[in-house]
Amino acid sequence: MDTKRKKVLVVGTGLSGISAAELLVEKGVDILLYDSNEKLCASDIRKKSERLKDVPMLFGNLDEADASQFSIALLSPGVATDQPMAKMLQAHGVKLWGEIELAYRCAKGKIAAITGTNGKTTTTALTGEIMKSHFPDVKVVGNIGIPYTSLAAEMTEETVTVAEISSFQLETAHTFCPDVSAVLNITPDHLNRHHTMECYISIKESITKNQRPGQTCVLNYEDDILREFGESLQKKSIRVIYFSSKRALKGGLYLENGVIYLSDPDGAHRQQVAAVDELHLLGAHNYENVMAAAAIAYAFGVPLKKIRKVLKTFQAVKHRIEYTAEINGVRYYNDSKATNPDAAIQGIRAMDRPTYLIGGGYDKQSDYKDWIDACAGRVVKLVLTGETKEKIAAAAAQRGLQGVVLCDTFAEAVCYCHDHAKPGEAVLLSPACASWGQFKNYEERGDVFKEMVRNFPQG
Ligand code: UMA
Repeated sequence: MDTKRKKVLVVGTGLSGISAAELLVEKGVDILLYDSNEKLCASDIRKKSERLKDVPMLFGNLDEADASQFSIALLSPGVATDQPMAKMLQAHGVKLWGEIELAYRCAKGKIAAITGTNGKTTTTALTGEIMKSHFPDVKVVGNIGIPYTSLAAEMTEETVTVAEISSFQLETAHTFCPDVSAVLNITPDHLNRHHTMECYISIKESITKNQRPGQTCVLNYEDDILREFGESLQKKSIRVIYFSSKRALKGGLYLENGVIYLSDPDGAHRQQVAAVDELHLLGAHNYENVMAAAAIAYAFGVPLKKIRKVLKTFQAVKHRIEYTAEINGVRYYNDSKATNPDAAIQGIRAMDRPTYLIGGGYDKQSDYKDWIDACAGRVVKLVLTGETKEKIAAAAAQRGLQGVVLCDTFAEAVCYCHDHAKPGEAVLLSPACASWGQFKNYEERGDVFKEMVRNFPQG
């Protein structure tokens, strides 16, 4: 990467921005670290990173007069490319890059990149574990919470990188070319950022935009958008491996009578990958994640025997339908990672007992209709908190869902469930909304839930 003699503006001082700034400093690049939050101060950032002690920083407003000194603005994922500041920079000829673009230009080795609306984190973590059973140096990075830039400098030609890539990150990835890509599913999410479903779909599909003939893309056959997209990739000689939870496929992975198979291209022979009752992951959506991870590893040449071995031991990732505790016969599950209605539907479907569901949070302008409908017959009470609580309650009333409870705080909602759920029932935190406004992130929300639950008295 040749960013020497170019001044780079790093926007955002969260995980992504700090890590990008550190990598650029290490490369000897002249940077300005900027954050639009005027309440931040340089000494706090320097406490987070010793390596940034000499880096100039700016908080609050970015003056248009300063824009022309930058050749690149490195935007954190949370910074939209169509907001006025980003547009102003572009108008001054400043290129907009993100974490993925910078890391990819500095990285070495082979890459598997996973996107999709739901299941990314589980699939990325599982793929990483399978790869680790076969390759000597595997790095798991990206939206999973480990910035790609934080490990890019350590990568060698032997490295296999497994990257979880969000739609936010894809907006600023230009030359990124994974050896194997995967798009797990596409359902409405982040529409306040991407505006239309068409834009969201095209951003997700752009993970393949630089892939070359012979490289691979793993797609969900049961997603109409992706099935069709796969056909367009095949016309460009990109190898497509489909997976399906509903039908037998030729040359793909599929679920049949509780067993996951991998079939030959002509469909004449199939090999058993795993039986679902051998897995520790719950729910049909997780079987899709398993098939996607197995397909990616298979495309990388990992022997089926090794794939099978990891599948049998892998546990659910934190905050994704994570079993928390059983208190007085009530089982508690933390699904804080369900930050959109579609992910939260998977949470409800995974429950095998009457459920108290805690929902609501930051308003991403989602449509809650399908999520509310999924509650019917399974959810005893829908306990709502956060900015969206009235909006969801109104939608529930419209769909005829009974048993909606509004709480002023998150803690009140958790206590309500504890006070009312009876032995044999479940309490599920699966909010269908982001945590912003109430918590720093979904991890903090899940941790608070787990701590409260574990402190409830037994007996
Ligand atoms: N900021 C600005 N200007 C803006 C917006 C934000 O200066 O216009 C500043 C904020 O004041 C703050 C910083 O940017 O100081 C926050 O940056 P960020 O929101 O990009 O958050 P990071 O801590 O850098 O974490 C990001 C991802 N966050 C988002 O996409 C919102 C993390 O994904 C990711 O793990 C991390 O980079 C490393 O790659 C989290 C996420 O919620 C898990 N992702 C979304 C999701 O999964 O649904 C996409």
